[in-house]
Amino acid sequence: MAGIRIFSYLPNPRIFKSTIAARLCGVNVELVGAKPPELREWLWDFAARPLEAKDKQDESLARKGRTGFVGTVLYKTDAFIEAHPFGTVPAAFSPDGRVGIFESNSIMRAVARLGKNCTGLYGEDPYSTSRVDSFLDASLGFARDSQIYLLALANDTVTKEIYERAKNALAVYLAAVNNAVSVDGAFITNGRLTLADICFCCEYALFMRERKRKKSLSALQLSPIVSLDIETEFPSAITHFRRLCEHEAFSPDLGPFLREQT
Ligand SMILES: N[C@@H](CCC(=O)N[C@@H](CS)C(=O)NCC(=O)O)C(=O)O
Repeated sequence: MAGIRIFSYLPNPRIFKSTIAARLCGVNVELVGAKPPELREWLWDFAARPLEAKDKQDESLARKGRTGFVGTVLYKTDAFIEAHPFGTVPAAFSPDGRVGIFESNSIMRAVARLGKNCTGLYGEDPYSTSRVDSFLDASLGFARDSQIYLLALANDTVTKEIYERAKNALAVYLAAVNNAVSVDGAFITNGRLTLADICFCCEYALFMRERKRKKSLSALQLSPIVSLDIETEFPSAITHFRRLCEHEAFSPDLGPFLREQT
């Protein structure tokens, strides 16, 4: 295997960041994983695979699940924890399994660095590359509140406070993207498609998972945050999102995913 291996729950818009970058750069990304609840029955390792009976008897593998897996036991090898000290997925590996790369933005950066024919996707000099990094780092604030909101919706534990935090985080992120796209013209930065655009498109698409949880929201007299109001408030950002979704490197992932959210 050349390129990178990623173990994760699938489909995962945060993984799309890497598969989109890989299409643009000609990098081989090998995806291993299963639907989110099924990962409880997987061995978390470079050679990740469904659990065998003997794995459940091996106490050294059993670890307390945290984010997204509270109250469950997950089976992770020592080698997995060595490569991934936070013990989370998506978990990427170098082809020999020795180097663990975590955080979806960092995995996407690794793909762009591996690409031979993707000049400019991750900037062209220390300044333009760092500007792309600025957008990726700033996205983490939104990504964290979005994760808390989506997990709470999935577990039926969402509160008005969680909802308001997510709403505010989305508005802050979209306002910045809206400003950036309005100034740059067609993209977020550097006058061309970069990792900043990929990250934005995938994080916003992931947020749309809220639409599948309308019942939990209506029980609290709340409605999905992504609404006509949001779209009217941030027109350049939303138009940019829609345009990106149609791009040939984005549509193979985002097309099926977005169809599933409606
Ligand atoms: N910010 C990380 C999120 C990683 C994360 O929180 N993953 C959760 C699943 S949503 C996990 O692996 N939890 C396993 C555990 O807590 O043991 C990213 O974008 O890659």
